[in-house]
Amino acid sequence: MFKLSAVAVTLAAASHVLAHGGVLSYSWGGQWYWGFKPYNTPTGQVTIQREWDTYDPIQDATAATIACNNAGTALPSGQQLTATAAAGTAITAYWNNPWPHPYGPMLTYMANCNGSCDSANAKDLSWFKIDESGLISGTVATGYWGSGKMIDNNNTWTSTIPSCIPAGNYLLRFETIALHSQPAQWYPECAQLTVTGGGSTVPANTCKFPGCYSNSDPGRRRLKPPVVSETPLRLYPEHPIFHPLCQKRWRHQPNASVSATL
Ligand SMILES: [Cu+2]
Repeated sequence: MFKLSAVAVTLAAASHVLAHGGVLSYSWGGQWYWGFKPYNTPTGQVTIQREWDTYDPIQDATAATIACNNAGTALPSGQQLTATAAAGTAITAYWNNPWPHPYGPMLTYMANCNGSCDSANAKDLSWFKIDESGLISGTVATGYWGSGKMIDNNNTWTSTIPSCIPAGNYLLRFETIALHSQPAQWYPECAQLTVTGGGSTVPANTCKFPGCYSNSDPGRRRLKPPVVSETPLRLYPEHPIFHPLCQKRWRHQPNASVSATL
């Protein structure tokens, strides 16, 4: 009896690990960039990604690690890389396959490090949103979400660096938020980029991590019963998307503000 229980607990723990994850690699312009491997020692890992140490989600919108996951710090000198990408480049993030959570949004942010990103604390930076995809169709609890689209797209998400932002060093933060459980599950990951080209438009309407999100935001709460209705579900319309082509300075995608009921 005891033994069976121990086996069951072990299996449950293993599947728990497998049910989470994050961004494991990136690609653009025909180049491949491996991310940090969270279940290996940081020693010797050389990557453009900031360190993150577990597949487990963050379950507090105001966590100190909400910017770039835990620890979210730059790797030691010689290990932390910064990749170069021209403004206007479409960058693809690869999540673990298969991503297990089809109900929730995809969000992508950037922040100027104002100097080397190696010495930048992600908490201190001003973040602007460059991409989002929320509820595309159907209902909140069972509909087609950005994260479902990510799964359908071979567990990848592609966001474009705005073509008009100033050249410089930036953190690029891909994120999905799984809304099937209470509290919600945040999965943010950051990579270091040197953006070349660009223009002179400094994105306004920035926010801090922590600070961008609140635990009382609509849509961050539990979506499954016993909740019977959800006030308008918003993907932070107070943080509009900085248009990737800079044709308009600000844009809301059609799904940026969704009225939905269960
Ligand atoms: Cu999970």
